[in-house]
Amino acid sequence: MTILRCPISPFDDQKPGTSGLRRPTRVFSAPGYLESFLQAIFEADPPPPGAALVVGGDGRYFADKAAETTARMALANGYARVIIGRGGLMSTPAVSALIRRRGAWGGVILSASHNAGGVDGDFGVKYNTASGGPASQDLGDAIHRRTLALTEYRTLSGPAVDLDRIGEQDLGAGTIEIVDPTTDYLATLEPLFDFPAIAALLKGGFRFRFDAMNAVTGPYAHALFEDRLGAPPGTVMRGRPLPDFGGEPPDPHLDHLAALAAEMFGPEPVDLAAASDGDGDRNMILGPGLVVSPGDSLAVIAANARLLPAFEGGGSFGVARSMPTSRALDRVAEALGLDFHETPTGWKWFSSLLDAGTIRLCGEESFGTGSDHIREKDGLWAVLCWLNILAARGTSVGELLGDHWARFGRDYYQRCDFEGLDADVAGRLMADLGALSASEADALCPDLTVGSIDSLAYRDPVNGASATDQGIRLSVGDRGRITYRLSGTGSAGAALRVYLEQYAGPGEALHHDPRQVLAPLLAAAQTIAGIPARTGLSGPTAIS
Ligand code: G16
Repeated sequence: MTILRCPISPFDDQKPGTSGLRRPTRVFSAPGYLESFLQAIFEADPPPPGAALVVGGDGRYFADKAAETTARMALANGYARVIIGRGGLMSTPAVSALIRRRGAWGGVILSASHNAGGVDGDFGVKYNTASGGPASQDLGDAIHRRTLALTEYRTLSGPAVDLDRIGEQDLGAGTIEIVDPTTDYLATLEPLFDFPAIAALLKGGFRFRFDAMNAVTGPYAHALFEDRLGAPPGTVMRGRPLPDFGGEPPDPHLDHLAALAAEMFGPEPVDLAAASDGDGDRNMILGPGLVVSPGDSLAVIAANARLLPAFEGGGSFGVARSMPTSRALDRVAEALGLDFHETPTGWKWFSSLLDAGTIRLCGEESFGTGSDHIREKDGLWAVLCWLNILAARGTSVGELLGDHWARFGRDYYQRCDFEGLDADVAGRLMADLGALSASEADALCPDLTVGSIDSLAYRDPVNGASATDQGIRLSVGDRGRITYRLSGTGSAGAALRVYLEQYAGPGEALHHDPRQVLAPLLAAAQTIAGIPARTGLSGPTAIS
């Protein structure tokens, strides 16, 4: 085994987005591109002697080759051990759990999350640090600076790594350990929940489906729901990870869940259905004839957390949501006296609050929910929360949601995406919005009153890290809110996200169609930002 020093020219497009770097697969697999980003990670966060690195991935096209590249480069850059999920597969929450359980220095996750996979799809790399959480903004900036200056990367020569053989392989400079990716993760989850109660529910006629979208959660869901909790075979749909996810983006959105949606909105829906994304950190919860909005899911979990063994007893706990996420959590926090925090978008902002014990539960509008058991959002954890709460309360999804709204009120919510935009056009749109006063915005939409407009700036109360320009929010009409923000997870161009919210209190109309309730806000949002004229789009390209 020899350490090789391979010359490269610096790349000028490796600035991480909301969570790591995402680019078209053809870009990422071009000579030196992946290697440049990895070398920058290893130089920006150098491992101490004896350190271990966890490598996971969602099984997308190029992930197996990238896992071997990552392992060789890690050993050549000072790591003593690289722990890889069998076949290169390990979900993002499982990587976070394993970093923490094994005291690893960091983790590399080879995934572009919910983005389409395949040779014509996207690839991505996320880096998590010793806490198990995503790299901080500062570390991301340091990695970016390194990519601009690199002239070589380091790797290790030697025979091929067998990603399918559980056990250790000695590569001279260090050890590669292939592990079953489900073992430690399931051991992390089990003490948090009442498994006997969930098993009794699943064996007692309650009907449940989980759509793994041919992505990484398939093996986990088979092991958890069918093997461990006794749900009947067939509970897990699309449970085999495929390099192209079967040709659809592994994005838990109704557009990509045709079979599940047909079942849940058909004449014989099951009692609960759920789906997760490519790397297993997002979740979608469905009941008969309904999708639970991510903000409601977070609020329902917070309101019922005491029913979960992880939260029963003990003192009060803190909660957090990202800025564009619906304010349903705020209502629960206020009513139950929970400490509440609002952060910028991106799980990295929750991590320091979780580390400090400031919060124990948090979530985002982008179908992410999680707790202090790890430092990532966790799709299967969220599904177990719902199963546990339903088992403990002996109620249905619809009743649980209806009772929740009757007590706390309802935050009607929708995210409208305007995708495929030119990055300069999108940047100018946001800059112009940022310069708008409330009275100017108000004058643009005569049908609704704009009360205030501001741009979220944030200072982390624990470590002082700061962020500006995290989105522009307007208070509109009677208890309505519009928020604009550019996506940070695309691989090219820009996507404008417009988040719409309208609150109805207990005793008011709680069971309307969100599309109707929010239609005036959508019209106002498009007018205020001049979206049709600037982008040529007469309406959103996706709504969730
Ligand atoms: C990532 C982050 C999330 C964040 C989301 C936002 O999710 O981990 O914390 O909410 O991006 O995406 P966007 O910037 O496109 O709105 P993931 O699941 O894609 O890694």
